[in-house]
Amino acid sequence: MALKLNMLPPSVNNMSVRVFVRAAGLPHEEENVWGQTQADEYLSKYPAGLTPTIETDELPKGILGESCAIMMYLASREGRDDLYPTDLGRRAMVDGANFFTLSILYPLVARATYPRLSFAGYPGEVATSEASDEDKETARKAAEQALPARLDVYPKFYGTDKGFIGGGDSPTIADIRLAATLEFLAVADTPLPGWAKDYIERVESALGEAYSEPASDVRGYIAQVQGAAVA
Ligand SMILES: N[C@@H](CCC(=O)N[C@@H](CS)C(=O)NCC(=O)O)C(=O)O
Repeated sequence: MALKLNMLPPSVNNMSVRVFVRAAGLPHEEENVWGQTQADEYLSKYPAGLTPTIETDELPKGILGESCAIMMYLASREGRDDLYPTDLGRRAMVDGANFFTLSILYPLVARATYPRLSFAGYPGEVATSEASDEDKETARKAAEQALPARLDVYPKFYGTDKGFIGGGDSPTIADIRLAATLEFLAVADTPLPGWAKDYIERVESALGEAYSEPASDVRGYIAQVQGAAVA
């Protein structure tokens, strides 16, 4: 079976892997699974009901989820040291950044932006509760206000004000994951810090169409919801 990528175009979790497969030059077939992730057929393959997933016979269960795990698997399989360094020190920085992005930054980005993107939030959060619209906005703002301190970790510790995560001269999977995540901050009230704007441009210019093409789906969706909000 050729590599199949199940994805949702407006999602930055999905954008990460869509950028990666293009940057790595991997032949693949993309399927837009909008409306299918909670259906029995998808859940029987991947009970998490989430995207992105890749399908290939080489995997123990024929399918793998989680954007970073997918990029780690494919980059390792392809021997792409440039995208996922084998040097342990460099790899440690890439892994550290990715785990920080997924577990610390992304939940805040989601709470700050999902209400404006019309994305479903997570159970137990104020945005998905019976709280008033005012309380929901207070919670959204609290998440947004916590972002600058978390974002500051990247230039201070991962060197994103000057170069790429992992210290090489080209983007790694951690840069792909972070730059994609930052795309959603276009709907936040707080402007992106200067380093982050330059950083997205640096990653995009290094990866070219591999970045721009999947990014255009996310940016197009953002433009659409922003247009609807002012209309
Ligand atoms: N940590 C996961 C997050 C995956 C995730 O939350 N995917 C969402 C899209 S952003 C999804 O597929 N939700 C199911 C749906 O919307 O039907 C990753 O990085 O891949």
